[in-house]
Amino acid sequence: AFVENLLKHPTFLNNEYHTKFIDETPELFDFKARRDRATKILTYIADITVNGHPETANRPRPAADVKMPKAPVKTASDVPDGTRQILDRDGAAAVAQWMKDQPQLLITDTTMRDGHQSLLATRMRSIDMVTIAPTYATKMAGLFSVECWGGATFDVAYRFLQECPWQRLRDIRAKMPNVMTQMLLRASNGVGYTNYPDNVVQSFVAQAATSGVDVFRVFDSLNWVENMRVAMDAVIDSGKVCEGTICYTGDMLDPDRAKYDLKYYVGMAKEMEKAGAHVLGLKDMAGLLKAPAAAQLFKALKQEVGLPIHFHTHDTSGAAISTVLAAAAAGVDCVDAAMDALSGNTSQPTLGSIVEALRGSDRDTGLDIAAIREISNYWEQVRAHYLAFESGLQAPASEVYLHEMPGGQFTNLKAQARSLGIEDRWHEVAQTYADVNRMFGDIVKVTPSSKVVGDMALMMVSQNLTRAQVEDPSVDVSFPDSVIDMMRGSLGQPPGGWPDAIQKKILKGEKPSTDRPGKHLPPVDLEAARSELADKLGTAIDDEDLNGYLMYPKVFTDYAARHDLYGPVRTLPTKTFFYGMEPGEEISAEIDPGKTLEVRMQAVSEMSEDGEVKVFFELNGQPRTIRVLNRL
Ligand code: BTN
Ligand code: 3PY
Ligand code: ZN
Repeated sequence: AFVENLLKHPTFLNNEYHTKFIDETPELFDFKARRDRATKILTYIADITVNGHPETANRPRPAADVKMPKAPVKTASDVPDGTRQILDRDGAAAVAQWMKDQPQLLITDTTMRDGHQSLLATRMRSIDMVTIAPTYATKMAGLFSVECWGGATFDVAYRFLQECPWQRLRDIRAKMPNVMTQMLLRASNGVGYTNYPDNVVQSFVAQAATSGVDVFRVFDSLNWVENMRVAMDAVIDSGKVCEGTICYTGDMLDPDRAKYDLKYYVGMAKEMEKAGAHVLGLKDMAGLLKAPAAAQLFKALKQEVGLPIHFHTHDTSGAAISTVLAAAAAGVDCVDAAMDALSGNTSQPTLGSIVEALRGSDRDTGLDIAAIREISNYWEQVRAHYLAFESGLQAPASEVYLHEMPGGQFTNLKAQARSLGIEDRWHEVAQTYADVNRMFGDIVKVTPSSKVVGDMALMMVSQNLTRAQVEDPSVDVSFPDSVIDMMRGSLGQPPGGWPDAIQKKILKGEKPSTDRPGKHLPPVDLEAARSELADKLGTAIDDEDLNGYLMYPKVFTDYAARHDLYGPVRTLPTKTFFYGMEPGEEISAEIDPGKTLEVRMQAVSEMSEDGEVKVFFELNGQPRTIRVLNRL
């Protein structure tokens, strides 16, 4: 009944159906759809076949003959012990000690998180990760960790991929039981864009640990240690590995950027150690750390702090591998890299190339290059399915040292510029982004502070405003909400505070706060939130759902409403999910372990008077017809 209601609702018929619609139209829930999951999935396939997927409309389409990606190993049979066993057996401190004891350079594979976040707008679906997880378990047991969760992947899973991020985590964990999983956590910003109440952050961390995260990389978007403690303490309490992380910005060797000099980084590293971090993370989210600076920085950090060090960078400039090699020579313990087919440019440096570069040296990674090639070949097949989300970035560029945009933001901001009709003024956007950074006092730019700088830069370029005009008290400027909010102190404090004059102009007399935002956010009544949501959705809410809802209330309820309509669409092949099926095509979808739907699409009818189309299927050999509205 839910579907029928939805299909007949005037808003839907007017082709205005979007995620908000379901949420804002509670009468749809008056009739609970309790159709079987197979019918739901067929409804989804029929709808996409007829109407297309909104996310791939007007985007380049994968080649017609693109093949289902095949993993070299289907089920993990011979699974050697890995870092996960060290953590489970001996605990987080033992993992840290083990890292320091190893002569080889340890590697984290970021393909399943930052790799596709930075190259494919975070759109990689779970099935493409879970399929290769057994191969990682059998052939890549020597990795330090696999980064596969957090950052932008959490809300993109619900929002655009119609899948549960927690299930992704559990599924990867189950198929790769020997290598530690790793996530990126924006400290008090959780996996969102603003500070959350302390108990929401604590609950989220506890749930992530329970659902399968082993290593938490915790950073603050202004490098404000005060704002990292709640998240770090929660990780430590969970028994998992706390990677207290410094964001690298500026240029350590440039006297004009003296705010972020060696002393600054060493000082913050000591604070991370004091705060109880097991591992020190150095997160170079834009890829700004150059080899000579890396040599000095990691040498000093190794001398001044007792923690093992984990280095993360991006290859936007094309020079990342030189920095990684310098870091390795200076004694860094672990580095991030992406599998070759999803590496380079705004992504991480190339895993196979790092392994080869160090072969035979005292930092030889010991990883199997043949296995890496096989796995990369798999990722190459996967990537071909996501052509719609490619950025079109042609080459690495030294311009990153000017704008300092994080790899995960770059392509996103470019898309935003495109939608504002100013993509042809991209290099102005880049220069303005740099101007805004200086105007805001030279800050760390990483989610969410990077988004604020980006919002401001786009506003200035589209309104033809210069920095001088924005700073001029006599020029009236209407600032983006995110900028006002940041100047109020809602994201916390940057080193040295916000510049007085521009803060005053932005806040128009409002008094900013310098307290930790979480201090003033009242705790959420978790059980009240759970029953409110359960009432709204008419279904029981488990802990994972509750934590998803607390992070993203609207995104979650939209997801839940669509899930009710379309069922477990995460089990569909990626091509089917984004493009539907062709007449004569056959696919299978394993909706439960051992329960597989065999779907054959037979034909699509002509459109009837009232705009309906019939899609004819065979489901496990039985004929099924699904009617959908042609909304195009
Ligand atoms: C989104 O809402 O952004 C993507 C999730 C899928 C939305 C479904 S896909 C089938 C149907 N057609 C649409 O245009 N939206 C829904
Ligand atoms: C994120 O927070 O998603 C990032 O990748 C920051 O670099
Ligand atoms: Zn990154």
